[in-house]
Amino acid sequence: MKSEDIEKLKGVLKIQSDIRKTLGEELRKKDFIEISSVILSPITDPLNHPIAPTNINCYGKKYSITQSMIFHKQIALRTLEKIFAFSPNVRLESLERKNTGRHLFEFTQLDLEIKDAKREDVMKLCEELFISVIKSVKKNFKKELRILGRELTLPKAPFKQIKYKDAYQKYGEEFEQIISKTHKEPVWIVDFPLTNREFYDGEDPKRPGVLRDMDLIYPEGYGEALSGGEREYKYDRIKQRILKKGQKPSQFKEYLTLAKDDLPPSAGFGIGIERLTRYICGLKRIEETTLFPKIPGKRCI
Ligand code: ASN
Repeated sequence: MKSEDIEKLKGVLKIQSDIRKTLGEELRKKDFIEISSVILSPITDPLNHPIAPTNINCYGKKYSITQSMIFHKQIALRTLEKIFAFSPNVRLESLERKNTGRHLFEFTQLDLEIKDAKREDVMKLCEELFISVIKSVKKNFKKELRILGRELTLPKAPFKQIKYKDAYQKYGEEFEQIISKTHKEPVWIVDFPLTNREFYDGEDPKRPGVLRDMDLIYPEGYGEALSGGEREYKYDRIKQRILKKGQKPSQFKEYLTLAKDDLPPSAGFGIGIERLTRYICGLKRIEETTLFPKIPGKRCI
């Protein structure tokens, strides 16, 4: 490796470490409790796009490697009010995604959830976190940002919001990339249609078929930053939504049992740390954000 490249990577890794530090500190200041990540479980996020399963046999029982901690976050709120985890996720994305510069098959997301919260609460929290992270990096890593050639601007909250319906009408299917490329500050997409998302995203009781969810889109062409929203939490509704998706309730047996007992209403989101690092450092490819990138289809250590 050229010394110049080592210097750059070192800067990126120092910035990533600072991003994690700021996120953790800010959340603790707001009374969040950090919980341990779950790596293996019989239940995991089914996701809304085709993905190869990551099943492993544990003592004759089928476990999956975590694709997201969504269900564990909801379950954790039976005990705690505000939680977060730096959660490693494994998603065996399709081979076509190996060159997007945005996909790793192992990555970390800061996953958080708040009991009794609304979508607006977690959007505001996200904006505050985002601004704190950028302020800290701009203050403490001037030299590293210069070496990376990155001019980072501090966005103003609240970020712009566009409804899914309007985004789709105006920009068509590629709305995410177009919005990302044509904006200089992050943009929220809200109100996705029920059919476009996972069964756990909460449906708006006043607008059937519309979800109380959101995505954050990075500016400058960096694409999607996070997904989140309010959740379905009532047993009957969760079961209905699983069936509507054509999935099997038996696959989520343990989750449904707990939902029947008690799952609190909540809202939350998960933000990919590598994608956040890529945006902050202005990097071309996500592989440049980590020492051990997992690129779909490649044998990676
Ligand atoms: N972590 C996300 C959420 O909280 C879900 C995901 O990663 N698919 O909604």
